[in-house]
Amino acid sequence: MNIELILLQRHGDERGGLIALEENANVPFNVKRVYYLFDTKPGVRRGLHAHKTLTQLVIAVRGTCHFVLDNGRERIELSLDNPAQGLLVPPMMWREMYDFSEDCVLMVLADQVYDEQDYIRDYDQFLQYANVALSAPSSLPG
Ligand code: T46
Repeated sequence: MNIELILLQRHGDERGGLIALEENANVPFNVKRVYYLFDTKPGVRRGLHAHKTLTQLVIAVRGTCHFVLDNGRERIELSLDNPAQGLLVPPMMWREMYDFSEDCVLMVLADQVYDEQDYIRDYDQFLQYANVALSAPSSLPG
């Protein structure tokens, strides 16, 4: 599975760090929404869903967490621990996040506004969708 980690240029200097995010530049889509996850309690697993059409860029702006990505055929795990690294999460990708450090702030840029209808929150249902998407991407069920 090809996972894209985008290296974000640091503009900071001796005073401190600074990273700029620009749509259709280092963020490869139009940004419709930004949200962030923080204060995640110890032992909690978040995510546990896929999106039918949403593309997102996920950045651990502070702290660390582990990320699982699963396209229905392959599953990969990686650590997000670098504010200069953005994980591009395409549609039809099951995601789980766990082992959040106490200070972890996960910032997410999304190409669509929030829509609960875009979520697939059941893994078996995701596998059904994923099989259709992997064999005929243009004929996803509604
Ligand atoms: C994702 C991972 C990385 C809203 O009202 N608006 C929003 O924009 C979002 C993202 C969520 N919500 C509501 C929906 C739920 O009642 O906030 C509550 C928590 O959302 P959820 O359980 O989906 O959160 P996570 O941490 O499991 O997942 C989130 C995103 O939902 C998801 O798209 O990819 O972060």
